[in-house]
Amino acid sequence: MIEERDRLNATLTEMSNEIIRLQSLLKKTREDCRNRGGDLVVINDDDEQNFLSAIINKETWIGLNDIETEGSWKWVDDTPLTQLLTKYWSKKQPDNGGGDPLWGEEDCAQSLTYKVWNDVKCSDSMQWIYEKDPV
Ligand SMILES: [Ca+2]
Ligand SMILES: [Ca+2]
Repeated sequence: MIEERDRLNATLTEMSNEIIRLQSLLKKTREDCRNRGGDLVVINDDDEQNFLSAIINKETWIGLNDIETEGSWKWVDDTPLTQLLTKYWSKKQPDNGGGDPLWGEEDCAQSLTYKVWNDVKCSDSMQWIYEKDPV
């Protein structure tokens, strides 16, 4: 029982470290965006997704993640993903890596070229898109 407890504790520590690592990675990207006066893109409605799809030509980070609570997707401005927009998930996504250790936990969202999203590892590298309010 003690062994089991120690094992679970170790797993918990490992997971906490992973969360801290991912959060700092996300923070870094966001700081980069903020330094340019914006933040990772928050998609509020169909129009915005349409606009985005029209300008991207490869996999792109969007400001959506489930780092804090697995399966509970939130935008970088802390608003939850609305039901209306969940249709943008690609078929069978988000799958959190499908339980395959090769893919690890997938807690960040990317938009693929044609209006579909996929969850991927936050540590993957790809272009990202940020938005800023018009001045
Ligand atoms: Ca996830
Ligand atoms: Ca996925």
